[in-house]
Amino acid sequence: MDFEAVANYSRLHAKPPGVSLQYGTAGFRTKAEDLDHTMFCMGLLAVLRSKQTKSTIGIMVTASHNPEEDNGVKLIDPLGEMLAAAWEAHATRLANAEEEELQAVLTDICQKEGVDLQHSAFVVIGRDTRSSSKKLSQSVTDGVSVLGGQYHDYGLVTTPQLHYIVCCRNTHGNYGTATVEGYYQKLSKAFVELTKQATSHRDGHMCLKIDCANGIGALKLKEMQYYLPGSLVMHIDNDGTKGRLNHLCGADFVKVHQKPPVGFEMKAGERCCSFDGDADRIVYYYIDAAGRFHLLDGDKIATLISTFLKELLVKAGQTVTFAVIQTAYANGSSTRYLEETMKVPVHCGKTGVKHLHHKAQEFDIGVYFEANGHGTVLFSKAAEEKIRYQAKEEKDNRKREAAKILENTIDLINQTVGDAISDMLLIEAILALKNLTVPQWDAMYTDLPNRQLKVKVADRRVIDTTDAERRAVTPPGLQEEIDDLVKKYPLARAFVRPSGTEDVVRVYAEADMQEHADNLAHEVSLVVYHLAGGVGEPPKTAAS
Ligand code: 16G
Ligand code: MG
Repeated sequence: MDFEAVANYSRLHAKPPGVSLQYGTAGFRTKAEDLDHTMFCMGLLAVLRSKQTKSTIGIMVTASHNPEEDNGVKLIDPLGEMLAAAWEAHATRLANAEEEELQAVLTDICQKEGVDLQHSAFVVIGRDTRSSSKKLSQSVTDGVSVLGGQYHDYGLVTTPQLHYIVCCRNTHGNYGTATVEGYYQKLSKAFVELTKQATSHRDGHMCLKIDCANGIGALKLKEMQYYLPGSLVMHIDNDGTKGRLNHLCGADFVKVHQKPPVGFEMKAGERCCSFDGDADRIVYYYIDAAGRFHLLDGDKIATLISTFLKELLVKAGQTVTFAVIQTAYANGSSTRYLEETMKVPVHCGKTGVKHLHHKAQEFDIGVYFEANGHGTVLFSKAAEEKIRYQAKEEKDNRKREAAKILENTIDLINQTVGDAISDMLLIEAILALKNLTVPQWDAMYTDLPNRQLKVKVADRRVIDTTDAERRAVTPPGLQEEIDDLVKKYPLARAFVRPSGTEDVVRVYAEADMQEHADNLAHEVSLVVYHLAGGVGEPPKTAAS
């Protein structure tokens, strides 16, 4: 390692005084103006990780659904997964090291992780559409170069596209071609094959209005349009030509506020969806004839996909282990429906893709979705091989057809991470194949009314949770108070957890009626405010 060069370059990307950051659930995230040094450090770290794993590592510059002035960065591990937990700690240490400590920290990471410095390193880089992203990605490449790593800058891509590319590169093309075009080709081919048997799209069912949060999703969908059949009519809105990124639009806004993007024109019954700023989340919605808004979130999506897969597995006569992984945010109705009606095992994991991804890997087929619309399906190698074999060799026509649909489903799903484009195409294909309208899909079960709030506290780490974040262990007395409040309302549930991406405590409540959910959320917020060191004004009611 040429420490002198590292020191010289590091001075060009000086650490802002007093800024201390943590590699959280979604990497580093803060105001873009404070991130130059962190980006440089992540370039360094990616080189070490690449040398250690002898694989290509990805770096994505994005702050997802955060406002335009924020930015962020996360590393992508060899198979397209989130960075390994031990390396998250290295990332935090490296980014917070003072200039004179840099050498010692780098050396220590190499020793602890057995990094072979002689090995070559390759890093792929992508970025979202934020105005700060280009410059920040150049700071990343400075970090990569100074440690002698090679890189390829893929420029503007969605987060899931970069995950896909990393996986393709490290599986020598087995997963697909490691380019954005390769991604379009793989997904569109699977989509065309899947929807061949569908009859419903002829009568206009495949017409979809898409809110792209004024982000990268719009650019990429426009590129992809040329690869998709004309039967899928996409109206791409919030495409970045007028509005601001994630401002009053996008999947997070729609999910949290339970209303359409501001200024979004919708006809009754029209099928609509929203992506988030880096296109790794999606939610669907529509308004009914009475003008009422209906949201189909990650739970509804997981249910639709699980039903579809389960029916096909039964038809094909495949016996594989199958489970759905949710988080504490999953609506109680969805869990009940999956377990009681669909007879599907459901597991609850901690918030954050890495937790859900790992749990899903324990099954032949693991469907994981967060209520916020981030999710995908994982197929074990064995299950995938069985399905592909059956799609080719099965003598029974009915079974073979089912296996073929499963095979195309595997190819349409981005198994590396939740992907708004891939999920959207899968949902469109399922609706077409099952000849379902969105209101029919929505009617599978009725969501319990719910409310999410956030509370500002002096230090959110005073809240520690257990049982997949469903119960608070500290501060003392908090859980008991929540339990007492929950008892006041029918079908109620509530929990609190420190956010991994914002300096707040999140509160979730659901109950039989919206008013009850709102009251419960507010009451729990007040308890948090009083017991966990709330700052500023006490929380107001949801309605105010
Ligand atoms: C990040 C996570 C997302 C999670 C969210 C929770 C990834 C790629 N993204 O966006 O899965 O739902 O954080 O945010 O892991 P919170 O901790 O602020 O509630
Ligand atoms: Mg995102």
